[in-house]
Amino acid sequence: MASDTYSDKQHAQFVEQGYLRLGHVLTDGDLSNLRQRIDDIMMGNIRYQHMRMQLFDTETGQLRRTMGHEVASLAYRRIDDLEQDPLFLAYMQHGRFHQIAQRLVGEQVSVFRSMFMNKPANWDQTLAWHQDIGAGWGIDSNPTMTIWTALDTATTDNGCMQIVPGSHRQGIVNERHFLSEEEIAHYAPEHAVIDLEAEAGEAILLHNFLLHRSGTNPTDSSRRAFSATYMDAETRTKDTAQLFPILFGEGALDPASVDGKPPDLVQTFYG
Ligand SMILES: O=C(O)CCC(=O)C(=O)O
Repeated sequence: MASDTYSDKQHAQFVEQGYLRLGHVLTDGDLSNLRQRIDDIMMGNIRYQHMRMQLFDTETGQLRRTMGHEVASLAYRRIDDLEQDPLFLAYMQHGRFHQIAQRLVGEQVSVFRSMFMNKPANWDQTLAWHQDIGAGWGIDSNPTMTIWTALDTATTDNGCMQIVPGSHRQGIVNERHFLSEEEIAHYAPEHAVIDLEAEAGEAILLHNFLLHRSGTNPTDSSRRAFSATYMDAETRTKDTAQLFPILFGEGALDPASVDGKPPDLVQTFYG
């Protein structure tokens, strides 16, 4: 079970290791609702005009981005801008996460990206070693906390995340996001890597500097996850000086009244 508070002991563990298992923050009912919701978004039963989606096109074998829903398929690789969905927003604003964000970020907290990541059945691509930062993100400071949640059980067999515990303490290894072969050999040698298996519904706090990757999914079921990156609400885009949607503090989005996402916030892809 998840504990109700973010204790000093947990904080010390997070500072040391760069990740912290938060347990089952979602109830079984809420997990099932989120899973149903993301399938409804993929199938087009629930639609948002300003939602960036990345589809694996089975005809061309290529990934392609769409703005809003175009094709009914459970093979979407990635869907962003989920804070405009009341169910995902309510989850991101869970009291546990609020408490952690207050400690790690502050009182005014915005969301850099709220992202569904999918490894559809028989997915043969890996996600290379990276940190969740980068010059390519185009924002004026690097976020430090992400909550990653397994929507399906993630195991070694279906491409769970792999991490190098403590690697966040190296600071920014590569401003370009993905690591070079030399950097992988140096910072992520095999003996230092662990598989971050997780049960469906389990949430894990990740430091954005923590090195991570994930493998292929050769199984016949999808391996879905949801991750949200929380940051200081003063963080702006470098090109247009835009702020990001607020999750905690003054002006925070409310699941009862959230109504789409303004088009200017989805024109450029920052994440
Ligand atoms: O779920 C995964 O496989 C990896 C997710 C990831 O790299 C991320 O959330 O930054």
